[in-house]
Amino acid sequence: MIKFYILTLFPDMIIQGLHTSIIGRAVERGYISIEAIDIREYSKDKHFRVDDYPYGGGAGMVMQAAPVYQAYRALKERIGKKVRVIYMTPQGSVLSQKMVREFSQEEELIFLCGHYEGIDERALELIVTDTLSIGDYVLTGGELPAMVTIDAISRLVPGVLNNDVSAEFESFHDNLLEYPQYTRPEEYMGKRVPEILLSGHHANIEKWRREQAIIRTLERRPDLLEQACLTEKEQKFLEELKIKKKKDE
Ligand code: 9D3
Repeated sequence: MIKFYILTLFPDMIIQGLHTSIIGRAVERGYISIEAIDIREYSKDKHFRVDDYPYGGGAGMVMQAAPVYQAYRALKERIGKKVRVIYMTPQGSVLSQKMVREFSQEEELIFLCGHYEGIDERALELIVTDTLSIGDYVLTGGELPAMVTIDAISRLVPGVLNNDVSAEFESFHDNLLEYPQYTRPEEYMGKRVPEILLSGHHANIEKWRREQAIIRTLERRPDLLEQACLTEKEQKFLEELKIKKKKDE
């Protein structure tokens, strides 16, 4: 059981996005819990304002420190122990599967989502333990990045995926992309399923799949191959692929 808390100005967005499909079922079954906390409820302003103009000038608005800090304090009081506070920001470390595995070991996690031009630095200094980005492209806020991160963590929680093979046994574990998949019919639009998959010869199928994974990774994500776990034979197979590739150029 891991508990996710999200401090946000758009709690509906989080609830809508994470209460469907596999993650929604995981919540219903009690493997995880997700609680979105509306920062606006902690505004002391009579119009519930939570943002203001930036000191020093510049475009846009900045989220004020007090509502963010008060929302955090109230939550911290309720949880009653030390919890990591992950601030979603384009300036954070870029999320990786390694970080996902590390976060999945926690019992609670608080995500802080910014909007507008960001949050008053003083609130961040007071509460944030980790800063996290999901990649180098510009979004409108931290909500989708928090949802992405929660999705990635949740699927590592035992019971969330109903297949018996552990989630970590698949792609990224050995730094290879996955092999191509086929299901019925045997022929579609004149394209046949590779004969080897119909052979019933499990050892050959396994070898073919590994080779396909290597071919695919070399074509699409050669950067991954530097860290890939390959047997000596597979290493040779890869070297021959590279030689063939050079000849084709
Ligand atoms: C327009 C404001 N930008 C100034 C040059 C900075 C900026 C602040 C806030 C740009 C985008 C955002 C909103 N994005 C996030 O809060 C965010 C994010 C992202 O945009 N990309 C990848 N990961 C993340 S995590 C949070």
